[in-house]
Amino acid sequence: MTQNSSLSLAGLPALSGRVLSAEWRAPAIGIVHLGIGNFHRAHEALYTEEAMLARGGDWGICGVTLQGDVGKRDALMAQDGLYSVVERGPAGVSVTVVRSLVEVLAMPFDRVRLFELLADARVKVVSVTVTEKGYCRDTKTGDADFDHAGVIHDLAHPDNATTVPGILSAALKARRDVGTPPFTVLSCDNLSHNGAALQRVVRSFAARLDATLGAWIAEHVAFPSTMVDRIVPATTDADRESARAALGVTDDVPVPCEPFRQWVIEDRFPQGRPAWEVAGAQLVDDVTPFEIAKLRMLNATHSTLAYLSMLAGFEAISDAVGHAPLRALIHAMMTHEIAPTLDVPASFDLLAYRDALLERYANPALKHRCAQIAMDGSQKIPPRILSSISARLDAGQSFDGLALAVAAWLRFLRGRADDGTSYPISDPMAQRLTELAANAPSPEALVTSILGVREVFPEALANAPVFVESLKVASKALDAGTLIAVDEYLRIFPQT
Ligand code: CS2
Repeated sequence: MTQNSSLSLAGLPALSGRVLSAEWRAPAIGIVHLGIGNFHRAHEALYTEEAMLARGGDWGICGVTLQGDVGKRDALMAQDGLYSVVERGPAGVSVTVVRSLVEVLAMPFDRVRLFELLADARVKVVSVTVTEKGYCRDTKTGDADFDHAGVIHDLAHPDNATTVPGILSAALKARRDVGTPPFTVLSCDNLSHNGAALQRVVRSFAARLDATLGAWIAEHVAFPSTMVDRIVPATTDADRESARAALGVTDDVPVPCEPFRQWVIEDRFPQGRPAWEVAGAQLVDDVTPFEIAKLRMLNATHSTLAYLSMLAGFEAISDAVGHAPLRALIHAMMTHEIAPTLDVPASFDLLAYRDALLERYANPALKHRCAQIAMDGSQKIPPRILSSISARLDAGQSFDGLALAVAAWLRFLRGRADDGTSYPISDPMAQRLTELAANAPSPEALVTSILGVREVFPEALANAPVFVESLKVASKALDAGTLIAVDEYLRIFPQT
């Protein structure tokens, strides 16, 4: 094998030390996964490989990019779907080649093949990681967003669907029409009640196409909820280099991640599922407490660190928590503001969870860029941060740290760090939000104008005087400099 050869099935026998087990029987496709990003490849694909190694089953995965990313499809297919997971922890790097991904498609180019698979009775699970914006959801009603350009397109051209609700409705209709049992739809995104949220979007979309289809989906299709967790940054050249050093061959598309992983799944799969529990997944009746705890503790503090860091100039999450006051701020927020809003089983130790998160963030080997987490704030702020604020407000409790986090997002929308450096804003609502930020004559004026954005701020919150005031105070505090404001806000919390 030369240094220039690439990962391939033919070269696998030489890599027996880099696969989970030398035993491997190529599986047929049983899962179609929409949104073949890094997260899926370091999470569900690995759990599925371990499940197949332990219990067999035809649960090979067909991964689909919905963004027309033929480069990604071709890079993975050139390696026969193989890629390596580069786990980076304080104890070092470990590289494992994953085999469960057997085919990769790029929409809209591979539409025929995708619908052929979606119609195949052997495909029993369609899982989804398309990020919040991929749901095309009207946050006010929970239904599909009928003003969304993609949704409008898909309703007019259901046979050429491009969106998640459009594709799933067309595929489920095709199965219903010929009497093939429906696949289970498994949402793996960071959304509260992700299964129910996706069901509502798909059902409402389908009902506009055909009322009987909406009713059939409601009655016959399972949409279990899940809580997924693993920190998976974007791939860099350093990851390609680690993979090459470990494998002796080139991997163009490795995935970096932390050692930690968790998957809590609502066990509702009428057509069956891989034995994910043998890989450590927790199969439960109700995912809600885990899902909400993760969104409000992990994702909320991630976003808080990301916006404050974009302003203050820290590049990665590990750099941010290396700054003692920022670490103290999110520690205090979790302890005093967020954990008290959570209703979890007695066995769930929230303070131990908090400490474990801080340790994961500090992982010096994982350069998780704040700019990546800062994307799509309009989609992330409501479930991560506003949900806790609403709970605190309803209980008559303070939420200063959380308000500072929202104010940091507003300031971030101006596109300039404290030192004047500019950065791009990536958000499906970027144009509207950055215009509001640019046109506001003062931080307080931005609070007033942005609270009118109903897609982000629900009416009850936008009209709550305590919330409005706390956002104005926090915005003004940030005007003095991000780290000065952080120090000032730290004084509000009891010393722990
Ligand atoms: C992050 C998440 O990018 C982000 O917004 O907060 O992707 C986070 O890393 C994962 O949810 C961890 O499981």
